[in-house]
Amino acid sequence: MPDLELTPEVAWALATGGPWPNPAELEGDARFMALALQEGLKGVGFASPNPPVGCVLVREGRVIGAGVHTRAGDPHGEIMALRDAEARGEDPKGSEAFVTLEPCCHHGRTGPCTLALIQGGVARVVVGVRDPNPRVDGGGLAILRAQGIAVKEGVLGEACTRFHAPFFKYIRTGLPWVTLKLALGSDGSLGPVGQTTKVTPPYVQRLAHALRRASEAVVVGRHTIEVDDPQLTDRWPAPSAPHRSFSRVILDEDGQLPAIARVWAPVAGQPVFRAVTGDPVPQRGVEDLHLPPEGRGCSLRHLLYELAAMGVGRVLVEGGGTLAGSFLSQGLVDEFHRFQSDLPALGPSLNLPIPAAWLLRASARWPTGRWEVWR
Ligand code: AOF
Ligand code: ZN
Repeated sequence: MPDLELTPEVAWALATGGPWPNPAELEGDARFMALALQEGLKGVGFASPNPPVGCVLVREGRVIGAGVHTRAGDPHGEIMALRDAEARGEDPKGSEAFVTLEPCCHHGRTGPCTLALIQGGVARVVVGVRDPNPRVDGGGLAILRAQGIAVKEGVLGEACTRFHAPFFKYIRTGLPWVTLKLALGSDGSLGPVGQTTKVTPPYVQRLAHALRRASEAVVVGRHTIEVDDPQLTDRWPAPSAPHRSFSRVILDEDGQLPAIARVWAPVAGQPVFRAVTGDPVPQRGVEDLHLPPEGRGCSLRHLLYELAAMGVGRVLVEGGGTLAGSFLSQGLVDEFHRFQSDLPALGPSLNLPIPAAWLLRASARWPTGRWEVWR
């Protein structure tokens, strides 16, 4: 990938699994599917544990409606696009629908999208990827075809599969998607032990904040709090929504952190949790997640199941090095964002167990270092 200028859009694309296909560089079905993906991107960080499905309705090469799913229990992307068309005074009859994920055919918290598309008179449905939810899994496509609607699947299939990978993992395993982010020096270290090191230049912090916005929870170990005293809040400048909850989770198994740590300070919509294994003295205003002990800490797998039960579809792990190593060695990481500075951080080198099967998918170079995304 060539050098990228780190605009908010580029940061958001990298944080959501991109770069994504550019509609301006595409034609035909692929162009409209790229537009549907752009709609879907608006739902990341909001729709979990549901997929942020994007949809555009097209008539004679013109977009007449667009929509995205942004909250479990709210209407799906297809319904939002149909409503958008209506609001614009457009009739969906005879139009084409481009959807990043196969339309659902079940009664869940909402009604089936297949029915809405049929009733709206949509003539053709173009789908990025099948929905592996056992209640759908090809059933949506079959129902549409049985109604005489032309169906095409697999358009920008690789991109749509990548985009919905967090949902696919959740539906298959019940676990949230885990993204690890670390900023290292050129020597592969996080800096001297017990000392805070600023290897991340300000413009790369933007990427770190995009990653927080794309997640519903952030997890750090006790040492990170002791050394850096971060707030761990989501401060991404794009507007949020009242229903978004961003949980800050601190692994402080024995309750050793002091009450003055900045992370405990309450922030609206961003609850703090302390993962504990015993029964340490409570921390004011902080809820404890009681987890089974494992090794020298707690069971990270149990933590992930707890977070999934809270509706978290994407978890960001921000360190430190020991926690990152534990997540990696237990095979719990799905995506690794590594910023490697051009300057040494002058600490012990981390030997991270990076799975051999991971391919370098995206990388971007800035004057002071390189951002790499592995999956
Ligand atoms: C779609 N369009 O925008 C989404 C879909 O409980 P419900 O009714 O919200 O259904 C959730 C399931 O629907 C979810 O597990 C997934 O299989 C599918 N998500 N389908 O046609 C959408 N978000
Ligand atoms: Zn649906």
